[in-house]
Amino acid sequence: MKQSMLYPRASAVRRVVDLGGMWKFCLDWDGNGDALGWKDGIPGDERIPVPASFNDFYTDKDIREFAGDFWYETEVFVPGEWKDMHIDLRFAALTHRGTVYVNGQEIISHEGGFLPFSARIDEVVKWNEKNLVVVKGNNELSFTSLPAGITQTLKTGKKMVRPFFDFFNYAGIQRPVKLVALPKESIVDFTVNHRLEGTTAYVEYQTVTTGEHPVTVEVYDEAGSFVAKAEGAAGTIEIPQVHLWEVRNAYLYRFVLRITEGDAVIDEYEEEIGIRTFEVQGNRFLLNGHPVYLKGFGKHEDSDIVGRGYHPGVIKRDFELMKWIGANSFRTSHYPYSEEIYQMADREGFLVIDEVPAVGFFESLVNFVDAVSGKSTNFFERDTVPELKKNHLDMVEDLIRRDKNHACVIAWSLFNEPDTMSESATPYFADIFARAQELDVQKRPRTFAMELNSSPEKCTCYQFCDFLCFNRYYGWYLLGGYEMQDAEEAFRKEMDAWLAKGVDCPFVFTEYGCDNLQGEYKLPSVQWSAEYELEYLKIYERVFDSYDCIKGEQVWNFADFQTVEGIMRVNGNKKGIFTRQRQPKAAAYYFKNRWENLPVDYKG
Ligand code: GCB
Repeated sequence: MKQSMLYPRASAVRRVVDLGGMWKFCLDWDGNGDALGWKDGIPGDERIPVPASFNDFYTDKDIREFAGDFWYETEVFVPGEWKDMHIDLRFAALTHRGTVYVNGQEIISHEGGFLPFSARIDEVVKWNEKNLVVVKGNNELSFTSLPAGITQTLKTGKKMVRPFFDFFNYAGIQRPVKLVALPKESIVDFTVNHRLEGTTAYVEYQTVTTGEHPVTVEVYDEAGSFVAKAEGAAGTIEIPQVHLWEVRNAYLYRFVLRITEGDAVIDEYEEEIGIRTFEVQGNRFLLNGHPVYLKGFGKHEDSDIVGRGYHPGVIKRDFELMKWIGANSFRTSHYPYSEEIYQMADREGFLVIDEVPAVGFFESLVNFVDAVSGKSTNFFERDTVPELKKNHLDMVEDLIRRDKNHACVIAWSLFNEPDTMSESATPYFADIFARAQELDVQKRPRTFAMELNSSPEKCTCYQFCDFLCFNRYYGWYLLGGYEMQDAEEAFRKEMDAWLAKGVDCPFVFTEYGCDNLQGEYKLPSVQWSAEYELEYLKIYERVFDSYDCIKGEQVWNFADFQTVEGIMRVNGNKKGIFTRQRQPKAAAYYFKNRWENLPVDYKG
């Protein structure tokens, strides 16, 4: 049976202990931690916080840029009262891969840095005592990792990663680790799908448990009042006079699942769920049958000091800023985010395009430049593709199993800017798209974010999409500076060419934008100034407003973010509408004015 992806929550039966805090830490400079037996205890007494990226704590550049194995250690006390339960160490993420050892025994290895996994430790645990937990992580990039890149060795013997993507390769135990005690017979999976008839909702549900005892599901409203009940591992719950989950006007029911034997509760688990439908119809998005227009951002999990680490304060601030500016959506570019972000999006009524970490599938160290060059890298012809695809399919599966019940998740983005110019991409795409369709009972629309090389003339994969997502930089990476006056015409020409192909689905701009250094003003404008950015945004506004099929605008990026150093980046990517410290730049006021005045059913 597959590992449970349910969020760790305590209940009448389940126990959860957060293991966040200072853990021992060391870098394996020579790659011989295994040989030296570090699984039994790591050397030194260096400590860093968990969860966080390790990269930005230190003043030593070799540490920030470190590529290879890194090790963590802590002690975990496991209460004797839990002897009859299953004990899991649940890692919400370990970037990009790693192995967990408990009391010197290897428990589990996991590939992929943005989705959860659990190490079941019953067999090795010392009850009512401290247990030694050692984690070996690794942050190297390759042609089979998601995200993709390469790892090279410099003449000095030091290793470094060269990402095929434009964000810093932060690593470590970046999300919470929890000690979870579960009953031996437990609920491992729960799935809902919603159907609306008038004012009544029918919630079709399925549960997977590890035993044979009966399952019940109870539903409570936000006031805590009982609404409905169902019995059986699968069934339909009828909710009359349903209070629907709406964009920026959320409503969450509490679903309480129990496995029982007579009056005894064997397992209990609960989830807050918004009831809504979402579909593509022609070139429109329909939420609960009504048209909706997406306004918002491509984002990153990225902040000062903790890097890509889970930071509830930053999450809270980001949602406050998104509400202030009048946004209603975002894409989890370019990887699945922390589970708590989706929980907040559910609560605040944001629409989320949920992305797998399939980024860098275009062999380029300056992908943002090559993305507009017409260059093809025949990425899907390499002999590494079967292993890459296996990892990709695993991550699609884990993503959908983790996020499928979130009302906020309206679509799956299955790649960011892959190389689609060669026919060799199509069988790969066919399998990834088919798998997402098969796994999601809600059949959410599927897409991928296309770079300019994926043009109407050359793209071999757009036909797999239920709606098209464009990352476009007319006026920045091409036709920038004084030439920007030609950008609008080129942009419209491309839109017309897509329509001429007979494509009838919503178009969403999942990226557009230009770098702006905070505080840089210049008349007449120059690239990087606030004035230039405004002229650029006005072009996009005119184009967006004149094509009926364009049903969403998600500017790149919500905030300035860290990238590798280089001559094209000024200590990071500065396309943020907010600074990395989450203060508004000039363009924020432009968006606030536009988005607050666009009706939710714009062009509906
Ligand atoms: C893109 C990428 C994104 C980059 C962005 C840029 O097309 O998808 O990861 O950060 O362009 O700013 O160049």
